[in-house]
Amino acid sequence: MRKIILFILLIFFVLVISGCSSPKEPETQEQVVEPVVEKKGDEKGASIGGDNAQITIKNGKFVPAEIRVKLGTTVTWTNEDTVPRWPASAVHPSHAAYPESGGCIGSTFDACKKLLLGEKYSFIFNQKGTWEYHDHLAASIKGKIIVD
Ligand SMILES: [Cu+2]
Repeated sequence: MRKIILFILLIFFVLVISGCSSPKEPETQEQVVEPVVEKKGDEKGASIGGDNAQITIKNGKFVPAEIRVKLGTTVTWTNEDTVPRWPASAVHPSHAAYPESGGCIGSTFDACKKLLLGEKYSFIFNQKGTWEYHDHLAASIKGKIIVD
């Protein structure tokens, strides 16, 4: 009788121990999912939503040449031309149309340097309005940012 009780206790402990030491599922790490900002615009100057907008400079043009963005949007220009480009606020050569003083010539909206092939310049638009700009190195190349 005592052996049976010991046997039952032994089985009980074996079950308890095996239950405690059973391999656990590896904890899955929380995945951080970056919010995807959808762009609702196209290259014809339609409204672009979100906090970022991209403009490429290629074949001597700003593409798109005109965009509409929300206040506070960061606009980034990328030079895809082999010649240097220099986005800056109208009006050449004062660059003072954008109403924030500072920068290197007449306003803060100024790359203040030549962008070589592949280089980028970003600017946050914190003023509502229609802001024309140009390539300071070839002032006939123009674009427009409309900030609502
Ligand atoms: Cu200029």
